[in-house]
Order: sequence, then C-alpha cells, then structure tokens
Amino acid sequence: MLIGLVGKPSCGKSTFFKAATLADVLIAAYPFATIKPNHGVGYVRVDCLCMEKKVKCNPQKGYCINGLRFVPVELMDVAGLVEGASEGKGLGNQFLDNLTNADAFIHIVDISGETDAGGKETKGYNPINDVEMLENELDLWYLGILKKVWRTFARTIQNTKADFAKSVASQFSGLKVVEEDIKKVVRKLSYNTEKPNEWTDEQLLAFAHSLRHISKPMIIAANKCDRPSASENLKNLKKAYPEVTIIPCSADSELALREASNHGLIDYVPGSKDFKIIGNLNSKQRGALEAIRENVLNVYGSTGVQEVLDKTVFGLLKYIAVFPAGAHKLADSKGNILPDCFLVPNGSTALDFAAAIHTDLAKNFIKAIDCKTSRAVGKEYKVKHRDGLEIITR
Ligand SMILES: Nc1nc2c(ncn2[C@@H]2O[C@H](COP(=O)(O)OP(=O)(O)OP(=O)(O)O)[C@@H](O)[C@H]2O)c(=O)[nH]1
Ligand SMILES: [Mg+2]
Repeated sequence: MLIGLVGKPSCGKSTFFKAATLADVLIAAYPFATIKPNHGVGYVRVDCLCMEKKVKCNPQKGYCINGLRFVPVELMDVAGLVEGASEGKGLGNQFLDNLTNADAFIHIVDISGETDAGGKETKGYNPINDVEMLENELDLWYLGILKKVWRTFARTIQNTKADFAKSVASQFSGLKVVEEDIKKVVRKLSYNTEKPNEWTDEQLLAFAHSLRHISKPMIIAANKCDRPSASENLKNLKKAYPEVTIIPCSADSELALREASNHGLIDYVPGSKDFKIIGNLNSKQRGALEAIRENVLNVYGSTGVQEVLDKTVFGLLKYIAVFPAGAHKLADSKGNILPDCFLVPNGSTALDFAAAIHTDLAKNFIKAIDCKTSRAVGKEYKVKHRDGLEIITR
C-alpha cells in the first residue's frame, strides 16, 4: 500500500512526512523546497492481540507500545502542486506521474490561511481555494493520461467489440483502476460504452474525474491547526466539503513531540492526547512543549497526524489488520510472538491473507486456525479486523 501526500507548496507535506517517518527530509518556509519525491515508512495504530492474549509480542516490523501495535505503511512526499501543474506549471507533470501508483492521497491543506496559492507567506487566505485547485489539477492530470491514448483505444474497443471495463482496467492498470470501479463509474454516468469514440471532451473529463475519485480516494489533513486563524478556516472548510473526511492536525507539533520523545525528554506515544516530561528541559524547550499541550492537544485531542494515517487506511481505504498467530504461544518458527501484522482489504478471505504472507502458504493452504476460538476455518472464511490466524499447510 502506498499513500501519497499532496498539496500546494509550503502546506507542510514534508513536515507531515518527517513527523510520520522520522526520515531526514528538507523542511523550509519557501515554496518548492521538495523536488524529488521522498519515500518512507509511517505507521498505523492497531490494538495488538498481545494484551488480550496476555503475551509479550516481538514485532519484526513496526513496534508495539503498551498494547498499541504500530504497523508499517509506505508514504510518499512529493513536490508542491500549483494551478496549471497538469500543463507543466511549477514542477508540473513530472511529479504527478510519481503519484500514479498511490492507493490514496492525503491532501495536506494549510488551514492557517497564512500561505497563498503559490505557498508564499500571506494573511487571510481562504484554504477552500486550495481544495478546489488540487481537485481540478488531479482531474486534468487523469484527463491528460486518458487523452494520450483515447482515440486509438476507443476505436479498437469499437472495432473489436471488446469489454469496455476490462479494456480500461488493463490499459490504465498503472493508475490502479480496477474493473469493478470502472463499471460503477460508467453506470453512474450512463455513458454508451460500446461507442467510447463518440464521447465528447466534457464526457471524458467527467469520466476522468470519477475514475480519479474512485481510484485515488482522498482525505484532508487540515494542517497548522496550532495557528490562531485555523479554527475559523476549519469550520468553513468542513461546511464547504461535508462529504470529505477532514482532520485537523499540526504536523509541526507532532514532529516536535516525536523528536523530544526520541531524545528521552518526554514520554509520548504517537496519537495520544498528552505527554509526560521525563528529561531535563531548558525553559525554551519546556515553553515550546507546553504551548503544544495548550494550543493543540488540549484543543483538538491529539496532533492529528496519527489519526490522519489511521483514518486513511482503515476508513478511506477500508483495510483491516490481521495477525499471523502460530499454534505455539502465537509464535513463528523462530519463537517470535505475534511477529507480524498484515493490512488487507476488507472482504479478504483466509486464502487472501495466506497469500499476503507468502505465496507458498496460499498454494499449500489446508485450513486456518483462529487463535481466539481455536476453531478451524476454510479458504473462503472472511477475515476480520484483529483476527489472529495460523495457516496450516500441506
Ligand atoms: N505552524 C505550523 N507550521 C508548520 C506546520 N507544518 C509545517 N509548517 C511550516 O510550514 C513550512 C513549510 O513546510 P514544509 O513541510 O517544507 O512544506 P511542504 O509542503 O513540504 O513544501 P514544498 O516542499 O515546498 O512543497 C515550514 O516553515 C514548516 O515549519 C504546522 O503544523 N504548524
Ligand atoms: Mg516538501
């Protein structure tokens, strides 16, 4: 799974990325600080099975703190996007193409209204403009990809009477559009799929829009919520986009807390509503951390960064987390207890889960044992969030 961080310059993409991954990336108060995409690993939170099974787990990927399991997901931070990007403005198409194989986008919006459309410092800017701009540019980007091949592609479909949804899915597989989604889109638009060659430009744009919506679902991280002007802008944005999940966050605060925690200055678990000072702080450090407590944690309940990631994976993408759980004290062959936790799409079967662990496990699958009930389940069993399953093979 790959999650792309998108947004205009200086909205805080790299700060969010660094807070989530602790990778060493450039953060700067000038536009287009990031040029080449940054790849890194962030984490989503799952209640680990170790608590209810009363065992001490040994995660081989990610980590577990007091029964909260942090499961890795891949994140990508890209260059800032400006109006006209789909035609090459700013850093243009080049980085949009970096985003083709993302499964979802987190749109980082500067909710403080203190940067303009180009990412330069200003006051009283309306962040609603940024959402309109980004949505529009992403649609035009999809349209450009479709248009490059559409006439030839549509003619071939018409001449060979090929299945429309299947053909689109295979032609644009790089965008991660799937057959089912295409069927849904054309049903909604009620287009004639036997004659795609006759679609008008407007029809093609509407198709690009729906395809983009469905293949790159998006959540909004209303960043810089620590700033005084944020709450009013947040209210207005939520009113303008009632159907979108909008989560206030302060990437800068999360980064400060994570770094302080890494240096042993505070006790802080990502996503929590508070932290405890445990090290020797100078008055400047103490003041900065207390300001985060007062302006962010006490107001919004957390910095929001962890919530954005969790909601993207479990809400937007509807994934669930499943643990491989060996028969002997839930351990793998090396004795690691609950070594892994896999993220799989909701609706996955026990066989899909086995395949996610290793293709051999799926090939030689006999049954799976549910560690909570000790019952055997078959190939077709629909796995549930926080199941622990041992795969039995031939
Ligand atoms: N107050 C506040 N400032 C923030 C926050 N997040 C980022 N910033 C500041 O916003 C500026 C831009 O941050 P970056 O993370 O470099 O922004 P970006 O979106 O990656 O920018 P480009 O790479 O140029 O597109 C920096 O000065 C950050 O310190 C936040 O949560 N609160
Ligand atoms: Mg950046």
